[in-house]
Amino acid sequence: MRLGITCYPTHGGSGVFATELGKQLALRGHTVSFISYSAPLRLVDLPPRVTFHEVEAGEYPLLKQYPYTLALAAKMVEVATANRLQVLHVHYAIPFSPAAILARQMAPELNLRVVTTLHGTDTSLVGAAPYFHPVTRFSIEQSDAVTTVSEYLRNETVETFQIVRPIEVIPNCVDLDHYLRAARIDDGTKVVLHISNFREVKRATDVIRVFARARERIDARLVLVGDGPDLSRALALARACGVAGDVTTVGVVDDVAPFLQAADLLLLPSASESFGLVALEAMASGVPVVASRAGGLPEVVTDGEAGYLLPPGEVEGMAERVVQLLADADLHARFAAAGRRQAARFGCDEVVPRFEALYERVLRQPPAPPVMEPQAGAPG
Ligand code: GMT
Repeated sequence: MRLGITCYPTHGGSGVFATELGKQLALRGHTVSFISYSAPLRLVDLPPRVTFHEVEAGEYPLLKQYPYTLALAAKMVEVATANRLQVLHVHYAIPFSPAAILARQMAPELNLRVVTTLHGTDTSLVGAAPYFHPVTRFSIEQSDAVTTVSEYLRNETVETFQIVRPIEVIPNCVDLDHYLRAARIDDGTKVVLHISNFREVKRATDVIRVFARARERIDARLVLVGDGPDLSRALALARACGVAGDVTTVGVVDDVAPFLQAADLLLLPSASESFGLVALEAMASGVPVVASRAGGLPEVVTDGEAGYLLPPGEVEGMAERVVQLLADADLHARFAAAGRRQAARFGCDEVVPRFEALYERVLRQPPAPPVMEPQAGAPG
């Protein structure tokens, strides 16, 4: 098949997964054209059958905001024509899905199909805002197929947007080999890792509170990977709690695997996660997870087996679990092994064929009807 993929090319989980999916599809013989304003970060080299097409973000004095959505739609048509694309698969509803629907309408002769994968923040935070709600709903209704990354997100989407059309749940996947790790050298100091974009939903200050409580009982360091609006607040709290000396910040990184290789535990106390790709990456690396029992996380991390899930905000309980896992080597080893085993459910070989089947199905469906030609005599 000949596929176009559009995603946010930055560090978010949606872009990470979309890039992995594209690479895996190319390995399976499909041609994949990434269309975005810059090359996705994890698309370091272009593997065979993968191309990248940059959407020019221009400027014009008259326009306060450059109409990126329109530039993207135009680029989608250009690439679809040149590369004879059959499917445009967009990751994130706003603004990619409306752009793809517009591209499909602009070039009816291409018979393009639009597949929209919802990742969570696009519908729960951005798309659900009153001014975006109608266009998000329109995009979900008008796509040829829609997927969500978890059951939780499907239910939330149906409820928020009153959706009646089918939505298929296809989870994110990981390249299991990439996260395989050599035995970690344990020098006695345990490493607790948190990886996020430090937005409010991640509850970064809870990361510090949990770590500070656990630090009273065990020798540990906290490594913070990523950056965002709440990082400085979290660091200020670390100073106030007297643990700043045990906290290392490494900023934004392109590949989290080396940090997971050096970690003993991942802490993810988010208010919600539609999926929690980083928890899956941790499990694939054999790193137990202490996280919130929220959103789609229970679909990824089996509580009491690969990690512990507690209600968001339950700092004491999370700290207790952190200490338990770091102080008991046997328990830690059992959770690490269970994590690896359970991550295999989300291996690319399990998930990618489900997308292939979905593309084949939408290609068998009749194409969306073209936009109506104005009727003769209608007011012009
Ligand atoms: O919030 C983020 O971490 C970024 C965001 C994104 O769109 O990249 O993440 C969302 O999509 C990821 C990939 O499907 C999921 O793993 C994250 O759970 C989800 N974030 C939230 O639901 C808060």
